[in-house]
Amino acid sequence: MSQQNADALDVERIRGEFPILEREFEGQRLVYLDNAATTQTPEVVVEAMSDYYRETNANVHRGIHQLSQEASICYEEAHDRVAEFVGASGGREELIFTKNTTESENLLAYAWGLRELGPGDEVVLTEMEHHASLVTWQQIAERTGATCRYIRITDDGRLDEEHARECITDETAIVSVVHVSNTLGTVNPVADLAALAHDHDALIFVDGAQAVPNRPVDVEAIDADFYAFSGHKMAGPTGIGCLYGKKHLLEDLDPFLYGGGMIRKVTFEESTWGDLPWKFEPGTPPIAEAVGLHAAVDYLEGIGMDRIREHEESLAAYAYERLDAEGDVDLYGPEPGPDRSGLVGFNLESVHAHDLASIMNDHAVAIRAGDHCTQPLHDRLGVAASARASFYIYNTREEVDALVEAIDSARQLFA
Ligand code: C6P
Repeated sequence: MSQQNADALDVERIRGEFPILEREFEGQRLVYLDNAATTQTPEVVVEAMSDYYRETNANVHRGIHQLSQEASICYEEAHDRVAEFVGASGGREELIFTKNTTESENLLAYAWGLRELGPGDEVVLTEMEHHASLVTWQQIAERTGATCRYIRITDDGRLDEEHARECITDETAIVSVVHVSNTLGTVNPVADLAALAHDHDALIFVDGAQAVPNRPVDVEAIDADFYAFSGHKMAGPTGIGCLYGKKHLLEDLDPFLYGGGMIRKVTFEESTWGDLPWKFEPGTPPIAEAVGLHAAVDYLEGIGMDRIREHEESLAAYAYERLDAEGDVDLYGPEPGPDRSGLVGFNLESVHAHDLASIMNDHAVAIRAGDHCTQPLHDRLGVAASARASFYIYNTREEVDALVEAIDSARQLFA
């Protein structure tokens, strides 16, 4: 066996851990290629959450009773484990649980942006940002008088590095950049951008929604000031996301939402805030979801993040190659290589992306079609919509073949 095969994932075994993959639609086995939207959930995660509900369920940080104490420990340990997973040495104090990446971005933009930004300040984004960043910073800029600037992309879907150096200046207050584009698959040089931002005394926020699920991420090696991601894209449950922040920066921030569980002392006149991360987590938090995310992180690390990345990249490269060979498929993003992740965005020239996805659905192939919450990027690409196949640990080359066959059927139908 070659070294590469020895290191390859045991996809058959992994598939067995995801019962949903057994589903059939009109006799056809599900081919799930919409993982950039939401990944499927392995049994160990489902079990961890059911066990929690069966045996431990209670509110956290409120009760003296045994169950509440146990639930609190589960919840706190989940923070530490997820922090460790992304290389945050400050543990729970640097890792806030939110609802999803979108809420993490809003937390930062409201808590930091509203206070710190003003006329003359610039927020530097890129043309490939997801609406979660782009719309949020636009709104905060509008309220504060700050300006948004966008680093251009090149025609092959990479960031224009020269333009990045022009955009990031002493006027820059924060750089907000997506680690891996959900539309192009581009892996951005976030550590270089962080260094550039810091050279100009600016902060950097990284949207890691499409990076943490499928590659090793070390927020300290990147030197990100803030970094966000979602549980449901990394074999975990919906309803939980994360915002990493350097401890001294989080300490300095005021809360974004107010209520119970996040205070130290409240009088009729004023309130003071609790410790990190609780001052950013008011109300009853996603406790069972935190338990699920903890299990998901254990599960992914058990497989190995390097191997996950290799598996996905090799499937995406195979899909790219097969789609390219079709002759009438427009592909977006860089050619397969180290700066391309495990998804492929494309359009079949003769068929609208929505029609294509609908025909795929008739073949039980689940892909995504639309603007993927990157409308300005689609404007830049000159298309209203695109189709996207995105891969995860349980996908196979045979499923890529099924994708291509379904595309052939669509072409025939519309001929
Ligand atoms: N992208 C997709 O591409 P939430 O929905 O909050 O968990 O994640 C938002 C988000 C932020 N940044 C990037 C780069 C993303 O890809 C996403 C979610 C999904 O299919 C839904 S648009």
